[in-house]
Amino acid sequence: MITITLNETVTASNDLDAEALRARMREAGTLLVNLMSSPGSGKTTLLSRIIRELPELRIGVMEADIESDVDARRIEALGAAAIQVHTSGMCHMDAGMTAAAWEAMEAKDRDLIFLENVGNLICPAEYDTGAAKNIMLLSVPEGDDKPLKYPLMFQKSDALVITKTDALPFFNFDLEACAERVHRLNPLIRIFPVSAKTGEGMEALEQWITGELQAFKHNDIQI
Ligand SMILES: Nc1nc2c(ncn2[C@@H]2O[C@H](COP(=O)(O)OP(=O)(O)OP(=O)(O)O)[C@@H](O)[C@H]2O)c(=O)[nH]1
Ligand SMILES: [Mg+2]
Repeated sequence: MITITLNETVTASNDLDAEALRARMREAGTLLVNLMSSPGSGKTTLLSRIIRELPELRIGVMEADIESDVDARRIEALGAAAIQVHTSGMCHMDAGMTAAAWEAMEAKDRDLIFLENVGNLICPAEYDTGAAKNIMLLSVPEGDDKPLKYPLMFQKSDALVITKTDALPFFNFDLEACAERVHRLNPLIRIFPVSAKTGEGMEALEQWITGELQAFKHNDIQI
């Protein structure tokens, strides 16, 4: 398993780096999807389920963490290509780091690469990674008020996955109120309530992902 340590990229513009990486990924025919959320909201568990349930897709995962390689090992154990990125203490990935991680990946023939960003509800939303799509996770135990407190990530995401819905009976999480708050910030965002534990809601999310991949391959995705 490859582990690389990266530092913040020092260039004139992260936005220009992001555009350059998007162009390269387009040329490679690989859809890059950035996953953002707080620590522990279920990113690796969700990815594991997607990898198991979509075996026809060639999936790769970039695992960005401050320390350890436990997530990349979990992904590799499922047979998907994975690389572990250590961020030198930084709480987010930038476009230069994402490009370097992609360079270091052995498998370049992927249909889909997920970047599991560092678990953090604030910093990752401030940096365009060069991904074509951004998906945010919010887990039921975190509460339905998060769109009010941390609006930027909701505004930057194409889809929101509300995770751990099997825990709904134990928390005061109002799905409808949450969706209304999120749509006020971002009217176009797609919302998928799922439980990666029971599988509830996974099909709709996976259909959306494969639809986005088809659109990307046919060159008509808006990035
Ligand atoms: N009940 C329940 N627990 C879940 C679900 N998905 C994940 N978990 C649990 O939540 C915890 C964190 O899950 P991870 O997938 O490691 O979360 P993560 O977002 O990748 O965490 P970091 O990489 O540390 O940011 C684990 O104990 C999982 O078993 C779910 O759908 N339902
Ligand atoms: Mg993880």
